[in-house]
Amino acid sequence: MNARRIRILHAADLHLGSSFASLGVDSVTGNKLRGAQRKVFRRILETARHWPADALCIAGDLFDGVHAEKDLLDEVLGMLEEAAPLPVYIAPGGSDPFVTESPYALALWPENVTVFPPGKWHAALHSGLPLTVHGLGYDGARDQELLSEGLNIPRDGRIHIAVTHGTIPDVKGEKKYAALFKHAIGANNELAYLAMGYFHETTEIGLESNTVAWSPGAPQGRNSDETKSRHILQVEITQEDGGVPCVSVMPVDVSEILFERLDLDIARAADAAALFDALCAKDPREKVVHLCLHGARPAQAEGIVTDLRNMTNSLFLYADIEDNTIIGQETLVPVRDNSCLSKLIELMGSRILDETIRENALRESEALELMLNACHTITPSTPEEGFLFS
Ligand SMILES: [Mn+2]
Repeated sequence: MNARRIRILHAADLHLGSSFASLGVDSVTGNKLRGAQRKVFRRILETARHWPADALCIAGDLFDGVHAEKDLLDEVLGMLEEAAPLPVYIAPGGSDPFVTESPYALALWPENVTVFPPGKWHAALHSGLPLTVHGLGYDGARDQELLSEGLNIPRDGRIHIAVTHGTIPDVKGEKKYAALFKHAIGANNELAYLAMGYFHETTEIGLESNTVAWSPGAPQGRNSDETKSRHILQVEITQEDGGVPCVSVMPVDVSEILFERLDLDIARAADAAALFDALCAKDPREKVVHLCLHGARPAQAEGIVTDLRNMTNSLFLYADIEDNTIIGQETLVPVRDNSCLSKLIELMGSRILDETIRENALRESEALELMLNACHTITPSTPEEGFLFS
């Protein structure tokens, strides 16, 4: 008869205020991407209101750095305040550690927000429900080990969850980055749910106990490693009359702009338009596309790459092309005549093939291509002349 249901919305790794400079985007596009991150944060709070959630947990990396710009911080604080009375539990992460100069220490957070400091686990009691949220902030130390020490869950009839940011050494190998030890967490059979951050892909973390643990992933992609749908988690905990809590986890796609990776053999460049159309038809959201070109580099490759660049620039918010095409013998047809031009092409061709630095080889093949185009303009060649590209 005393069945309980508690709904937790779990988000992490928003990285608000990211630079995006490493993508190579201009400031207008950078602002648009930062704006998308803030829209996603707003969407998370709207999801919490409409679902509705009993609490929101943010498991680290809310901001991309120790310092948040004033307008961003004001907007975030304002949105959190508007979300009241929704309780929001924040555990600072590796990118936004709780240090003396961070907004976690300096800003005045709304009353409905609990920010967990580092050092030891703190327990926060939900004001309206039999829910205890344990949290531990990250302090920026590279090896913050033994995080799970001191997480003692009493058998008090309440539902207990925990929120923190970090990896599990078993999962990420040798890297001890705010490491949580599986065995220590595993001892806490009374912990119904562990809300983690750190893994930017939606990841279920297997523990040796009844505790269900997930990292929701980054809810807005930031580079071509964070492609397709991005998630937050709707976590529903039900408990029948003193029984074991039953946890269900439902990922919800909230990203505003999709990052995509496409592979294309340059020999099939003619199919590119269809490939791009299919991508747009599948999901109407704006996209940042990383196009990987591979295969043997044909004649007029520079022209093909330029066409692809123009096409992607008109279709997508931003696109970059990774040119992994192979410069091989097949790029050049054998020189059959004895003219000066043929000799020059032969010479340049072998130089290109011998060049060990790819950038140089690409530049030289571009120069050769330009030269051949110029020759075309002066005296249109026929196949019989034999020196041109296939
Ligand atoms: Mn992160």
